[in-house]
Amino acid sequence: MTLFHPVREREVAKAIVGSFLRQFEEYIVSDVIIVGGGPSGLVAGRELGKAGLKVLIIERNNYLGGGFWVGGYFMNKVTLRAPAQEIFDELGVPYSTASEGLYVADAPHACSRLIAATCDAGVKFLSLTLVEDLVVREDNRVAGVVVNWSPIAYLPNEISALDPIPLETKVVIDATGHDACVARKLVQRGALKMAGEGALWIDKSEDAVVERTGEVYPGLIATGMAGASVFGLPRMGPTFGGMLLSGKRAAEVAIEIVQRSVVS
Ligand code: 48H
Repeated sequence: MTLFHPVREREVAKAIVGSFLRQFEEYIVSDVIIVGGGPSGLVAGRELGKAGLKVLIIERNNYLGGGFWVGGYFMNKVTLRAPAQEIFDELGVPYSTASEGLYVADAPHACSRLIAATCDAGVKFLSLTLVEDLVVREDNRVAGVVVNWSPIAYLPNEISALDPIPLETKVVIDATGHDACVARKLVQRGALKMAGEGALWIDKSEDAVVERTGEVYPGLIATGMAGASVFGLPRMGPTFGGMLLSGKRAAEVAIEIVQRSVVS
């Protein structure tokens, strides 16, 4: 008599492979693809999932959370300015008041609650997957992303001749942080201009990033630090309210685009 139910190794392998392949095939076409599983991408995903959309978050790392996982410096703390603590209240993240309108929380606690809430909203994830290009149609509209397995990017050319595959969607959200990797693809082709993020100025930065979150090219929304990089907005250092509220705004814009695409 053993504690655990007996299982053959092949059953474990089949459970993982079968489940992955069924989901992967289902998400070859989705409503919204979010590139980057940091704070802005996760919040956008959660909002879109709650609205009933089919959402895939693609993350090149083998963990989610981006800069939200560790927070400022190496200290595992994140700060937020009012009114963004409302999102912590919604997620049930414990936090304390550092000074009037400024709140501090444990980064792993905040991040894991956000990840769990995003999963609860029905969002699916592709980890260790690098978005390396976009699908753009003749009407100059972003219609998908091109992905490859992340480790391929780190292999020498002579053994990495592995073609990527395309995934189709109605809207792509660039939530790739400072590098704005997705928008940069359009910049490289001369289809978009990118100003590059500005110097640190907390008071100016967070309002600006939320305000400017939107469609930067037909079918492509930039959120979080990716938005700051596209528009040349000041950075805000280790304070994350702007990222969370920018993610919310990105979801609102994505819903408008999806609804427009249904009508047309
Ligand atoms: C798949 C990719 C790709 C790719 C990148 O950096 P993030 O945390 O991004 P945001 O914008 O949600 O949050 C920014 C915040 O963490 C931060 O850095 C702040 C507030 N800085 C202010 C300052 O002054 O410094 O997450 C981006 C995610 C990461 O997990 C990347 O691994 C992922 O995107 N990613 N995933 N394909 N091509 N590029």
